[in-house]
Amino acid sequence: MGVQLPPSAEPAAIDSCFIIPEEHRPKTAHNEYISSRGEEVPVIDLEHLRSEDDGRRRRAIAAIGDACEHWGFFQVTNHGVPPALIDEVKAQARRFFELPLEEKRRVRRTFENVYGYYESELTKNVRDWKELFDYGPKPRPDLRDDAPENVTLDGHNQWPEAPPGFRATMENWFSAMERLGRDVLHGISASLGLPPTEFDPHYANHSSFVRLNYYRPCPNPALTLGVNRHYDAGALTIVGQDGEVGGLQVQKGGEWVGIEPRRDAFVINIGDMMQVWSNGKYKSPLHRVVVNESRARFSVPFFYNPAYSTDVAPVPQLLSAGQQPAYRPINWGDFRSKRAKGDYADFGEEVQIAHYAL
Ligand SMILES: O=C(O)CCC(=O)C(=O)O
Repeated sequence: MGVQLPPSAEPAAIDSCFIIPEEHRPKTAHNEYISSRGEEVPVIDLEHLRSEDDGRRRRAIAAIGDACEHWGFFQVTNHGVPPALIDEVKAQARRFFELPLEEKRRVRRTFENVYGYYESELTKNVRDWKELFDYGPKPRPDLRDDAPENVTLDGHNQWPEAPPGFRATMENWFSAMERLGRDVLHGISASLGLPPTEFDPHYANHSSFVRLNYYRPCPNPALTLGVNRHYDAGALTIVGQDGEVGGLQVQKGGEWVGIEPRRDAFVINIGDMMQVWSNGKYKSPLHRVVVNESRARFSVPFFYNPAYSTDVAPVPQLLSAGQQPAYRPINWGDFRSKRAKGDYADFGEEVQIAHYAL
């Protein structure tokens, strides 16, 4: 196991709504990145995926397959997202989260509209030590954000007036993430032995969204989590990292392993829908975020999800002769709505793909 968090002389009190049950409290520090077996989350150079050289490309695809099978997580370098855009997103996010609470709450999300600012998200029915801002696609850019054509199953975008330029930066980011998401999805599809474009038809009206996460320093990080342990409901997540402050951890072989923050990389993880498509070959990994006493941390996940109308089922070509699908079809929009409800209030056990296992 990793390093034990040092006991404080006088543990600081935090509000009881943030305190998680003893057995799930973090024992691995936010800056611990190597497992007890000496393993680290793999780093893959995406340039090789675009290479004309067959051998290089095949090795990159095999590395993606290996990472998906054994970790569910990997990092990608040479991803093609301009460093200036990455810096701009971080700067804008910081400016936004530093605004007074009442200003941020003008764009607070609600039960009906999941897009906007939120400071009291629940994961596993305990409040996360973080603030967030979510936004999603706008099918008709020529119309108002709240025009019926732009109100999706999740709601519609709400943009703050400050900081200036926030919205334009975030819209550019969305487009950059769509491009990267498609490249990575093509690599994952190829790693399953499928045509790279196998999943493209499900992405024509995709329901992806961006989340800005802001984790303030916590006076007692041993009692709480930035995000409690969870599986991502969708197909694929691309996490823009802080670059300096760690905290994201994945469970592997019963052990929590930290993911080293790199300025030049994005973290990728697969979600529940990819587990179903691959008929369980790739498992959606359990992960969480640990906070720390001294440094704020920022992250920006892009949840690259199919169209709400998609029925996700094991891909028939992946079933060998006589093999039965491990899951019954799941309507993505329905699954997403059920999972999102649990972010607001305790409705008991959240919906899981295990409930769809055959
Ligand atoms: O902060 C991170 O690195 C990841 C956050 C995460 O897992 C989430 O927002 O679902």
